[in-house]
Amino acid sequence: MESYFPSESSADSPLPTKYKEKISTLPKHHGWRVNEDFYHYQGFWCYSFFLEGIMKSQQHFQAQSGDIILSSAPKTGTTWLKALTFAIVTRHHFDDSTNPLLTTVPHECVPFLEVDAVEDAFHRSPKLPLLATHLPYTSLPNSIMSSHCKIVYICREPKDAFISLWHFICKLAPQEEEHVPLEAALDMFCKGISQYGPYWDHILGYWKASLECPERVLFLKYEDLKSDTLHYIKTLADFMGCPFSLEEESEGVVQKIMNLCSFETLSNLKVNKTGMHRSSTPLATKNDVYFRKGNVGDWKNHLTDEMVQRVDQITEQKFSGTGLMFLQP
Ligand code: PAP
Repeated sequence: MESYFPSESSADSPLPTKYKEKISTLPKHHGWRVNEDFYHYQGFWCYSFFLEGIMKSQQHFQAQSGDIILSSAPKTGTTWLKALTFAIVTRHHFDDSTNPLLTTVPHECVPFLEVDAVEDAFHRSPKLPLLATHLPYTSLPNSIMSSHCKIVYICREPKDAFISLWHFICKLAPQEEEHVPLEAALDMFCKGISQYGPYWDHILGYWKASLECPERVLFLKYEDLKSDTLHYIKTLADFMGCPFSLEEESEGVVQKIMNLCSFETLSNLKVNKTGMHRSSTPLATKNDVYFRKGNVGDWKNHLTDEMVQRVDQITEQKFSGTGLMFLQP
């Protein structure tokens, strides 16, 4: 049987200098880590490594009409969405003991557009239509827009997304590296300076697209997925064109997918406790950093009243009149 997995990207293959040259002309700002600057490109901020892949994907990526793009700003539920959609789409091919999610971090089950899909050796399995990206809606490669493939977007309450991102950045840094203080990171986040930020604009781009084209763009919130996971697993399956049959529902297939992809199950698997993602590349990351707490409302343990007010004010301002809101836990 052909593999479901993309060939692992080497992530350090030489990219044409034209991208490097273009990036060097972009406005920049210091990032959330020592010696890593953000560059401002098409209205969002991004590290240069990802920008090279983004530019290449915008020029060369060819979407197919059956593709399903999983889109998200960082730390908003990407790992969970990848696991759920992978489990749904491949459910007829694996049984409870052979599911690849038991032995592979979800990030390796679904290729990443701006890192994997730009590799010359990239090979899509025709059996797996999923592809993930953190790109804002308006920066998606033209072929994604023109092929009319489906897009699933997940977002998260801004304060929780920020706290998750801050922890992630701190964990990624080597021990000897000074961590960005929470106050400084929050200040940049509020000014829109975060990976793929401004965070609120990222959400609004997909929100508007989902209102204009609901059959093409499914808009999900991490908090909703948490509070009614079974319902949203069925919504995802319907949207992706592989609804559960009545027989599957009565056999508990939806429940099994929910259990397999839960934070508790995934975070306790050996592969996710001890494994490493992209181990032989500059993007090497321990799998356990993708699983921290998985809760709604953890911001309460980290932010002062003043910080909360500042973020909430921006959220209110940005989303005013759009119909979009996040219920406070
Ligand atoms: P990424 O952008 O690096 O891929 P992403 O998966 O979007 O990260 O976000 C990670 C968050 O999702 C973490 O949240 P926390 O920091 O607030 O804890 C992580 O714990 C949470 N997460 C990962 N897997 C799951 C899951 N199966 N269910 C619920 N939350 C999860």
